[in-house]
Amino acid sequence: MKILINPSSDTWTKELARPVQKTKQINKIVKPILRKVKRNGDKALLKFALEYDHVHLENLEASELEIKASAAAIPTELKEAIQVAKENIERFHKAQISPELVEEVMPGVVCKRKSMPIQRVGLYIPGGTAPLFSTVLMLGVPAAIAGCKEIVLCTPPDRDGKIHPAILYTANLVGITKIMKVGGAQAVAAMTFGTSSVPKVDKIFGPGNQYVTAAKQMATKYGVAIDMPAGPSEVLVYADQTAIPAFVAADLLSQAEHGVDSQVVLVTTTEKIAKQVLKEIDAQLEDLPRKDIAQKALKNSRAVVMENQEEALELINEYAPEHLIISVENEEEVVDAIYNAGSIFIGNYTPESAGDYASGTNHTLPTYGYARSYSGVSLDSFVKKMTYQKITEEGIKSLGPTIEVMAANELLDAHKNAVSIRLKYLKSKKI
Ligand code: HSO
Ligand code: ZN
Repeated sequence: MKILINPSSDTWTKELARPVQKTKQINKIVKPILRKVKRNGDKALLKFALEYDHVHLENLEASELEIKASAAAIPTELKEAIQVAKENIERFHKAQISPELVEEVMPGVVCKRKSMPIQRVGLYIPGGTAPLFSTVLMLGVPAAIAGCKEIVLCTPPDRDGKIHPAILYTANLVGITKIMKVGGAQAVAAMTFGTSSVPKVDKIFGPGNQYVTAAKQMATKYGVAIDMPAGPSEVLVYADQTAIPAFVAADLLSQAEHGVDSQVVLVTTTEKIAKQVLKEIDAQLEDLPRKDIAQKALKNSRAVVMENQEEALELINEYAPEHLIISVENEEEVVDAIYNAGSIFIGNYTPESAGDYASGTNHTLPTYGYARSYSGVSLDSFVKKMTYQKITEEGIKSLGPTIEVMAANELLDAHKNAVSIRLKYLKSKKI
């Protein structure tokens, strides 16, 4: 992990650049996948399972039997942990339910806004080196609270044609209606176009590799919404002399182990802390089973020593980290000064892992600087807000002339007429 001492602001973007994604090459591979799934449906999915997952599948959907077996296959200790996490996530996401809003803006003109669940949602859970059953909770729980009618989950099967039992167990626990053994870009394609066994959805959620991300981006061209442009996980820790170097190192490593293209950043105003953290990282790295991955991610990572807090905060806001851990004495002041971050973890006893798994906030968050303009996944991501209005005779009489004037000045006479015709009618009826 490289140390930067007091980099000037014009070098920040370059010095803290996220690892680049080879979008052009990826798109070239993903486009035909979408086309084949669109054309050949399940047949294409089975072929891709053979090609990419090296398995000959009889059925794309997980069976009742497999779901039942998953409960027996995972230890009680894990089931209990999943239950605690589920309850916290449920609690925090239920609290996000926004009540119906009704406002009589002027006498006889009532406007209303109400949340409506997105009817069909698709959740993608990656396979690969870590079975992310926690993501099943993060997406499945709010989808269920929102009241989405159909919740489809796609995840790649292993070489035996099986889904990881913890993913299967959690999916069933949160009420997912269809659990499909489909991975990669082809899963996104299937949920975009629909096949005979994978339902077409209105919005696709979830992390994935660059192929999945590219496919999600393409899905938007076919009228399917996506949660956000996702990228590799990242964390930025802002630490001062009150931080505990071993904790900071552990937090940085926790995200470095996600993938070789992850990026972790330490920002501090004391060089001594930076050196202590780096030393700790080296020590802790030795014992990590995913040492190789973390080590590669650390190559993309930086420890930045800034001259003062003001500059440090400016850099953090410009970087807009997915996760921000604040381990400083004046934490409240610092928290208040942050306007670009996906999710903030405050104090020495708030590791990012808490939010990744079990505290209740969502772990699907904007990476790659998108925290400047995107929110993380929440209950809102699974609903859309519909508006309503009801105007009475009295209401149209008082609001009508305003609409008429505006419509006339936009040279839209038919709009004006839709009001005038009613006002005339009321007049003729002496109402
Ligand atoms: N840090 C990841 C989520 C995750 N971590 C899942 C562990 N499991 C993205 O926020
Ligand atoms: Zn994580």
